Amino acid sequence: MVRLLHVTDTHLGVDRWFRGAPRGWRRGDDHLAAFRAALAPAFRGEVDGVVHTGDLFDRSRPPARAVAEAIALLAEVARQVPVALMPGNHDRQGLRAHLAGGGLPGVAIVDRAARVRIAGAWLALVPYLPDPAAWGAAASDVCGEGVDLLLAHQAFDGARVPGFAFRVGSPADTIGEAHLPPGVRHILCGHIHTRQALALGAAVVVHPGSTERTAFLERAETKGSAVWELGAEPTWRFVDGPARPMHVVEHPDALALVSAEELVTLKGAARHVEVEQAALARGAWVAPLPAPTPQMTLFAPRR
Ligand SMILES: [Mn+2]
Repeated sequence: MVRLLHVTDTHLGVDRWFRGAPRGWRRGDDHLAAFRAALAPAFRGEVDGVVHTGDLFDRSRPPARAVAEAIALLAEVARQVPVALMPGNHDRQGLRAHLAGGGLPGVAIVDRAARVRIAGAWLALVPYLPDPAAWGAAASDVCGEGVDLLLAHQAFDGARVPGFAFRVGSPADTIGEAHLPPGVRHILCGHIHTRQALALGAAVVVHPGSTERTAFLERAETKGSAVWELGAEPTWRFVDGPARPMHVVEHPDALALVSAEELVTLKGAARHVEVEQAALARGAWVAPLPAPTPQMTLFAPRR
């Protein structure tokens, strides 16, 4: 029985710094650590292959350091098991341009819809496309007899993130049941950072979600990956991974919940230099306040 590890939306190369964090630290270091942690089942020999369904990098032109780190980690895992990769909407220039320069043995990098066989399974990989009809056509080209799983980087009808549900037409790139090629039953999907599985006609769309929190909106979410077992009927389970705690602080009292090396953003009345100082005193790492507006200056202490 083939076992596949599904990771997605690793968003490597986030260049963001937080006040109080060590010099030279970047939020991208957490994303790299979360990606490595998500690959643990592959390093332990518990799966036969690894698939990544897009947004490998946070930006279409990732920093050189992030590219070098990604290549090193992918090469390390590909020495254990084969890997298949495809771009997401953040990887607008595709992935081959960044990764394939040196050649990556054991890593299939697919920038356009393609069928890939890894570890004995036939996968249909369909990278992100903004037009649902074009996505449907690309998926039709590569799905069909003998394909075990469809890999995508899209929002499907019914997907949810905090405060929002995706519907066909809203936003315009949402895929509906009508866009699915006939016979598709299992979709391993990126793009949606909130872990979930949703039914779409006879198909199930499984989102492990991003490997780390990419925004404070994701602060309550469990992050990680998914492991698939391709028996007579494919099954999956979610695997939890580490993620740095995040806090939205709207009142100074909420700082009581914050520990050292956790990420904090200050909102509303708490958006104040004194609250920032109190957060830093707890060892928290604080999203930099914007340059003071005249209104904020009114409440700032005199110097
Ligand atoms: Mn993403």
